[in-house]
Amino acid sequence: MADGLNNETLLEMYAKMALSRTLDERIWMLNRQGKAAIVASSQGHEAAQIGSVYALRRGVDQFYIYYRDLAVMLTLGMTPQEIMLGFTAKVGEPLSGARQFPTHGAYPELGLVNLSNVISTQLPQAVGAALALRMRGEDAVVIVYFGDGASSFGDTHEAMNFAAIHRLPVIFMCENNKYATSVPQHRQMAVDSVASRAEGYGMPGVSIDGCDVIAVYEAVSEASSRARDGEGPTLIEAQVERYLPHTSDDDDTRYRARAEIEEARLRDPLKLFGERLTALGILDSAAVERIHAEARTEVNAVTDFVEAAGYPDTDDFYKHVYAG
Ligand SMILES: Cc1ncc(C[n+]2csc(CCOP(=O)(O)OP(=O)(O)O)c2C)c(N)n1
Ligand SMILES: [Mg+2]
Repeated sequence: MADGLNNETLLEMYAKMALSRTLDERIWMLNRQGKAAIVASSQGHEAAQIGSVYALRRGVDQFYIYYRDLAVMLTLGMTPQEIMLGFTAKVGEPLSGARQFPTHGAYPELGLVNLSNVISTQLPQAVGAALALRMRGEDAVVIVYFGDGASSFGDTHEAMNFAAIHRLPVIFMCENNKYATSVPQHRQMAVDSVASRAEGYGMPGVSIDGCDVIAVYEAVSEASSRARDGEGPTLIEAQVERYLPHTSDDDDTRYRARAEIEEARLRDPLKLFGERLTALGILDSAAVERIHAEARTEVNAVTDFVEAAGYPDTDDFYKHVYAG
């Protein structure tokens, strides 16, 4: 097993994955009940998100996420309650006071940087932050998450080119779920892999199984070492799965065969990690049951709390918007 991951940490990662899945499923349900306005589910992306955070230094490194990164937020230390308050736009939401899209906003203590829903805008920002770290002589690394669709946008090209020229300490983490909303990968790019583009910028590009949390941990650890040793950026393409429609507002039955999703479910990162830990004797069926029961209990309690919570006071609507 990968360096730096003892049995206790592996179990913690599995529990985090189970909690993330349970929370995400519940938020989707709340949407179906009319209680959460819009959801972009992270189901199928958890290994890429959790494995990458474990490979970095929480409280030191900087995280430029996008809208589908619930498990990154959770692993960085946001609580399920804080996250669910965002999806239901209730008072106490820490990112934007519940005034933004869910998951949008900053959490500086956790190294989480404010994000825009406009795809790929976070890449040049992350590269700028990496340049600032370099200029200040700081040792932190920046990781920026984005989708396969975002990889075809102009901002992505400029960010990668600049980062490679200046050998900046940044990790480009593409969560390739093979769809940009309804557009399949072969209609987004004429190459087989996002990682192959790295060569054109002069940096290493690796395509990995993004459903394998250990493979992700190893790839991000290596990219982080390169970044800290002054060797510059790395492009990682994590091949993940998207189990649900693009968002809760999308109907994927119009463009995706059910059989394709069933096949994708065979690569469920939670299932694969559970099987691997069981084979290694780190997990058994009793522990699996206990971990999932704990996740359900926590998410049930959070649901009760959030459903009883009020909406923010309209009087401070403009707080943090206008000075004075
Ligand atoms: C500049 C811009 N154009 C279009 C959109 C609308 N839009 C939102 S998500 C999305 C698809 C993004 O797909 P991908 O980058 O693969 O991420 P995924 O949702 O699959 O994780 C699009 C086109 C947007 N938000 N910003
Ligand atoms: Mg995609």
